[in-house]
Amino acid sequence: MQIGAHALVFTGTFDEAGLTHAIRETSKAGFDLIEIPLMDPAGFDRDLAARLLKEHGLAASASLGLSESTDLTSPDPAVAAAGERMLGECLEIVHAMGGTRLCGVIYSAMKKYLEPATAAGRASSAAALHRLAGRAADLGIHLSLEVVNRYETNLLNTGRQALAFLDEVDHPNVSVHLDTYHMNIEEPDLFSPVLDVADRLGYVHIGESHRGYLGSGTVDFDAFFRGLARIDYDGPVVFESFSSAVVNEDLSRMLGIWRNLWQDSGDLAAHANTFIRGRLHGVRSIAG
Ligand code: FUD
Repeated sequence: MQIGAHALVFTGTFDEAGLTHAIRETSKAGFDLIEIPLMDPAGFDRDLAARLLKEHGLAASASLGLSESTDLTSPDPAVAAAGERMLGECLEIVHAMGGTRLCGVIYSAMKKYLEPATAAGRASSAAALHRLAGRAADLGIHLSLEVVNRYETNLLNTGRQALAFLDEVDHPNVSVHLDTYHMNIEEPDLFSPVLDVADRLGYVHIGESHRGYLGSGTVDFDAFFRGLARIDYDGPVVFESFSSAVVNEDLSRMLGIWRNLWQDSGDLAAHANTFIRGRLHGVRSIAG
């Protein structure tokens, strides 16, 4: 099992200085993996990332949220096609970095929709993801669809909705990505959705209710980690936290990161690494 951190804990810019800092600090905090947001794939230096990851002995995954101009559920075929092209480019980048996972809100735009998802939008997204899953499999990359709260998509707000959508995508190379921050808003509890998704769970984000220090909010982490142990989950577990101390133009705006929840990324990350490993160890010893 790989324990990781989202790069936004350390940097909002992905030029040489930002990438170097994020990769060095993620490794220093004790993580195995860094999740790199590919909000701007065109401006991302994949060779540099690959070199830095190797230097620091860190694995990488990538995530993103699509935008209005790349929304796979859009009624405009040109927009949906742009989304598919962009995700194809992201697959190439993940491959070049030596990564094996692409996740996030890769099925719709990451935004507050003012209307429900349409049957046509859903079908267009499922069909595009089916094609992308095949290309991803050829590159040794697995796709996971992140379930997020109602203010960030109108398509997948619960684990059960994600399972129904996976049936429509109909490809074994796609799984569900659960995030405790979003589950805390939308799900009945933090345990039963993990059991519902079970072996179709492929990626996990660990975030607190206010997206700050783990254990200082209202997320029921005991229930969540018990769920992971019960289903023998062995995929990536990635810490995600956002504060106005680290700003990325696209992501911070989309996610409404207006408050300063922490200043010291290094302290936050080391705390999260200990917290996650401690909880995983705790539930394993109880189960065993
Ligand atoms: C969004 C979220 C993130 C997002 C990722 C993109 O609310 O939880 O996981 O998809 O940060 O890189």
